[in-house]
Amino acid sequence: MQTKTESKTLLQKEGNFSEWYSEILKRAEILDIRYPVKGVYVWHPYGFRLRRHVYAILRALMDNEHEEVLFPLLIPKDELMKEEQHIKGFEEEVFWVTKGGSTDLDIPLALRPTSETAIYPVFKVWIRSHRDLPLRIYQIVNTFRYETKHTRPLIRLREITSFKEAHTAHATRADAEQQVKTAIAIYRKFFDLLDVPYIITRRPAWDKFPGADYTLAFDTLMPDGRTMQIGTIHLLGESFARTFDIKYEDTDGSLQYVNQTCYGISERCVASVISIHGDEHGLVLPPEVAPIQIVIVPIVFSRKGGEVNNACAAVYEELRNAGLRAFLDNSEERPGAKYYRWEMKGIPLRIEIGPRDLRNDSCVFVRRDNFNKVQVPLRAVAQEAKSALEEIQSCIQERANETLFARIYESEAKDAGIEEEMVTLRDKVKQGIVSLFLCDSERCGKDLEESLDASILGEPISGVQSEGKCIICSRKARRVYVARAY
Ligand code: 5CA
Ligand code: ZN
Repeated sequence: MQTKTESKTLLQKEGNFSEWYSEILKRAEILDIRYPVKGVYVWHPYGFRLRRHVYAILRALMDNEHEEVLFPLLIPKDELMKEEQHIKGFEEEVFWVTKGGSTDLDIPLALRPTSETAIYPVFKVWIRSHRDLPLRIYQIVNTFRYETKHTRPLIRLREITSFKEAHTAHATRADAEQQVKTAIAIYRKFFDLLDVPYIITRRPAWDKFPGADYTLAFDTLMPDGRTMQIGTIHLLGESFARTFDIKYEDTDGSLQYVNQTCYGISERCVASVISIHGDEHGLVLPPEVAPIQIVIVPIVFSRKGGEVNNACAAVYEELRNAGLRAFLDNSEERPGAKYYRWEMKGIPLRIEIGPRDLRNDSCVFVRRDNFNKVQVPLRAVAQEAKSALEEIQSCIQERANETLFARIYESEAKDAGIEEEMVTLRDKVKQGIVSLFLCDSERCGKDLEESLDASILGEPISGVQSEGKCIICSRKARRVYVARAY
């Protein structure tokens, strides 16, 4: 058990991100990391509520055009092994079930690392004619990956508990490409609502999803200067359709392979909300995802404080009726202890009401994102709370955006072999993202990665693409982003 004074020390975030992150997960009661299996953690009730709000947004966006389904966790070995590229990419990461009791299974069963090979054999029987297309489904499930890199709560898991995977099938490549655009739009909206800034790149060919034609990725920047991949969208083309024989009868009676996409997001989205917005007092939650948006704290000096309590109850009712997620903290702790707790939990807005406020028919609003305090007339409390939450939502976004974009360094190097520039780049890439000219050969890519001790994220999908010369070999090249990645 920690003593009171210890638990109230501020948590320095700058230059201390790793420690800050673990401490916040514990103190804000997001995850319990004491489960005795590596890379596997327990959601606390409060963390799970945060997850629920985040995933409610994702579900609502997905439900627009996709149907939710639920496929089995177990995948027979022969299905998993069918797609050659796919299994090459995953075979070292698969957990296997090989026994039932003491009996060896005839066919070993894999715990899904992702569900292509569970879903596509079923697509084969679901899809008959062009009228069955497009087929768009998603599920939110746990998946298992035997990660050998350093595991980290919510970020690199062996049991990913909240894997949202979408799988779509289309008549033509053009339709599949259109779906990729739709997926980008959905993910943009999603991360915008979380106030999580991102860059979108096309991964280099050697780093695409195993079995895909190409992979687009959303990356955000973590406080320690490393990027984290928070979502990926893959154009699968016909490769899985050929392997799993997924065909439809076209209008002219001919049989055609479907064209596919898949795209996924994990609880890294929750990790990014926590990491990017939090400060030395704890979480800072965007109102859109905060389990509690407003906490009301009565400032009473005696057990009787009847007037204050009545006023608080009335404000609580009013906020609830206005559709806001309010909580009235009637516990017997002192106000200071309550402030500490709700700041740690990231509640966007606190309303304090004491006898002095009541004399002026007012209350005090305190914002979590910047601790600004204002007096607000009680009669306008719901309206003012709504606009305060909107303001907080957009201020958090603005701040996060500025932080990310201030940490992108654009190299002006117009040619290879400029050693000074490499020195600058090595320094800059420790703080964030660098943008430089690179040709698309794997050789130059690997050279650069080694020399900067960083990874190529890929070519940004939007913005003006200028042409230059490869920083390694001087051949024709395009701008790519490079960063040290999680
Ligand atoms: N089938 C495709 C699309 S659903 C797929 O599995 N893509 S993926 O491998 O790129 O994973 C999707 C997203 O899950 C990644 O972008 C990343 O944000 C997240 N992710 C991948 N591995 C882990 C892991 N071990 N722990 C937490 N999140 C992960
Ligand atoms: Zn090159």
